[in-house]
Amino acid sequence: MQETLKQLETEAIAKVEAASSLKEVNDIRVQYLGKKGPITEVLRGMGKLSAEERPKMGALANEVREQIANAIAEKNEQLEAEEVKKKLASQTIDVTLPASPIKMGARHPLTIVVEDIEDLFIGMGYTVEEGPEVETDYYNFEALNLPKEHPARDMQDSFYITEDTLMRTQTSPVQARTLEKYKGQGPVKIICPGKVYRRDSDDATHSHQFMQIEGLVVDHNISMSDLKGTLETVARKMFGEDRDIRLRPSFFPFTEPSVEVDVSCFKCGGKGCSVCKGTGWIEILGAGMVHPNVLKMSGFDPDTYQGFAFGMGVERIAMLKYGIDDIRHFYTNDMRFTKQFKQD
Ligand code: 2NL
Repeated sequence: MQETLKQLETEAIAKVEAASSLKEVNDIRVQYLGKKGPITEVLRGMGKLSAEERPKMGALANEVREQIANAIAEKNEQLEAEEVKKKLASQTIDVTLPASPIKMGARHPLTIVVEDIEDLFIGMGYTVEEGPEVETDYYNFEALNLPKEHPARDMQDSFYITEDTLMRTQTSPVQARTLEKYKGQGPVKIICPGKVYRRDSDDATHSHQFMQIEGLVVDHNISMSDLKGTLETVARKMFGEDRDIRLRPSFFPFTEPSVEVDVSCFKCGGKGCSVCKGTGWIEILGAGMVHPNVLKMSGFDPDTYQGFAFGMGVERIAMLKYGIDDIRHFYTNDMRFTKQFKQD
């Protein structure tokens, strides 16, 4: 019996050592140490032994079991370590590989134009003002010298919400609100970019919703030459350092005198081409000296304060600058269009 046990020990340990997988080791464990295994059998047969031999054999059987169990534990540890090593080797990360590129969006062309103009004016000491898109009749019309019977107030031309509120048709109401806040004390130097709304049928050059930037300066001793110098700076920033501007008489209810402003053609330099329709000039904005009634209504004394104001359509500027032929491109979000304005 003693010999059988010793033999079992040698045999089992040799098998454990030769095993090459955790499963194999487990099979050996079941085979030798399991309930139906030879060692259990030896222990079961101990009843037949003499009282003298019983404890000796018991101790030996336990020792053999322990030796095999130790060998199994050791082998398991070794195999597990090998497995971890293999896993680590197969899952190494090559930190020198190039990173996958991050997809960047692009600024919308209208945002580019607005931000460029904002930067220019902030550099000249202006502040950027914003206000509500749903306006009262008072700020959208009345405070801008458009009295009740004025044709621009026609229901046909504006989106009315109630009899007294509407979607703003210009950003001028923001300027009227800001003037009020200054309580008759200049200087005021602001620009107001934002969305405006008109009841138009959409086509290549009209949109019922578009963007405007208006500017306003109110101070002592402000004249037309301040207006012209400022607009020349804008025109050169947007269309190139070699540009000139010219003023043509016009009419707006909120300015007197009023002018339409042209920039010399950036394509042909003024000789005449298809972009300027042979005239050498391109109309870019409307402007004028703030009407005394507007100053008065917002709390400024027109005898001591003067102001100039201007307004431009952002889509028109962007269409000219980037050669865009249909205003609807700005609002249909075709990525083939928007992607073209990516900057690095
Ligand atoms: C255009 C013309 C213009 C103004 C806007 C203005 C605002 C105040 C007082 C006086 Cl609070 N004027 N704004 C003045 C002249 C022209 O816009 O063609 N816009 C697209």
